[in-house]
Amino acid sequence: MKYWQPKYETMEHDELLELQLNRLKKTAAAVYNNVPFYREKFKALGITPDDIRSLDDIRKLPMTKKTDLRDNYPFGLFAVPKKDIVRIHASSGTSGKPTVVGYTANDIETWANMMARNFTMVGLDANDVFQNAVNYGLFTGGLGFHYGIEQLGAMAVPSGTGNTVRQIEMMQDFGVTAIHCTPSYGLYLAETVREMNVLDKLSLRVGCFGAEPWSSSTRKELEDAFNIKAYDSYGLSEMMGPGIAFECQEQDGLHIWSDHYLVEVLDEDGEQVAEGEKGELVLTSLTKEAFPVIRYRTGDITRLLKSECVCGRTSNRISRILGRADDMLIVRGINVFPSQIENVLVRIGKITDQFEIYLDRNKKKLDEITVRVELDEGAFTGEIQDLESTRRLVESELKSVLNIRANVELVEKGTIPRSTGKAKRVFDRREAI
Ligand code: ADP
Ligand code: K
Ligand code: ZN
Repeated sequence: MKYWQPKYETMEHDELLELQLNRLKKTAAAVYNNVPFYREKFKALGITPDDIRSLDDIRKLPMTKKTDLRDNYPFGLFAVPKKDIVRIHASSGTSGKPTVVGYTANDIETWANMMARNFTMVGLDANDVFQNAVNYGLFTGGLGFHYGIEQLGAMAVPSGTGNTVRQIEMMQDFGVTAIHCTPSYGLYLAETVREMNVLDKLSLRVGCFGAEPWSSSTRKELEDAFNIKAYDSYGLSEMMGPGIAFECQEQDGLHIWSDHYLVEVLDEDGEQVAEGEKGELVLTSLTKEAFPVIRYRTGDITRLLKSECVCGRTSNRISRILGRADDMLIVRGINVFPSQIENVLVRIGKITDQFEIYLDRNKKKLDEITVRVELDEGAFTGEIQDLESTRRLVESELKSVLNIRANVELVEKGTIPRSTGKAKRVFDRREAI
């Protein structure tokens, strides 16, 4: 089977635009009627949903940012009563609280079909055995992929993360044909496969890699190491989760599903860039019920590709993600905002508010994050034990907010250079993958 939902995947251009306009009108009405945050914003701009008469009218609508989710934490932006929400997920917020997103039963169904679309697009079907080697739980990557695999009718192996040797044993024992993980974990898996010398015992054909940026040379490395085709999987929790854009077998940009999302690529002033130019991806959901989002600034830099794709799908494509518009860092696929770290540190006594973040890649090619913090004057009693307990306290506080382990290095007060301008606090020493 070539398409999962041929009607939408290959819809004629004009028909697709009409569908988008109808869905945009519905979404604008839903947020206006059900979400006070949006109603106030519309009112401040002097508009109502009736002002949307063409797709270009999207420009009249207000933008939404990650901080708006924080200000309405946890459920303030949901557009349906709580009883209609069947699941929530969360991702990193910009401060101490995570970003919470919600789904109705229909949303889960839409998402599963969107994933099944992606899987069909890369040549998978019910005969496949799909190992999902990402974090389950509050992050969207686990259950998002999982429901899609089941929707496709393939066999899901919900292996989660960690225990690499065991992961590779499962691949052999269960005849795994497709895998999903971050590209950096993929590289480490590949290295372990080489060390175990078991490549000829694997049946892998397809790898889906996402949650962090990666390059075409990493694609080649992964494809050679596993003897697979490697595909880029893009998404973000605010828009559902993974799978909102995905490469087809042409491996020439990611199809972004135009029946579910209205795509804009904007410059720093919020103006549309010329076709094919770099800009920030701004998305409006067109079918989400629980948590519709208008003009969400993803912070991801990409290009919009409007040329026709040989695969016959009519959606636009985006280039791989080329960078970030803000200071968000991605560590092992998990988003980290320097402001989250700052937020943790200011709450802890015995240390100053000065800090530096160092990012490195360890021997396993996995990201390591080290936060250097200054001890406050008089905080050191002379007991090494005290130092160690302060260090551990900072480590555990960071872990609980960031969801990943950060190494903490304590230094004497005054060690971290004060600057009058914008302090350079982040030192990313990782080689790009
Ligand atoms: P996920 O678990 O899918 O990473 P999050 O909402 O936690 O979802 O993070 C979304 C962010 O992750 C995106 O805005 C983007 O910065 C980054 N991201 C996700 N997929 C990719 C990808 N394929 N390439 C580059 N960055 C990605
Ligand atoms: K991510
Ligand atoms: Zn295509």
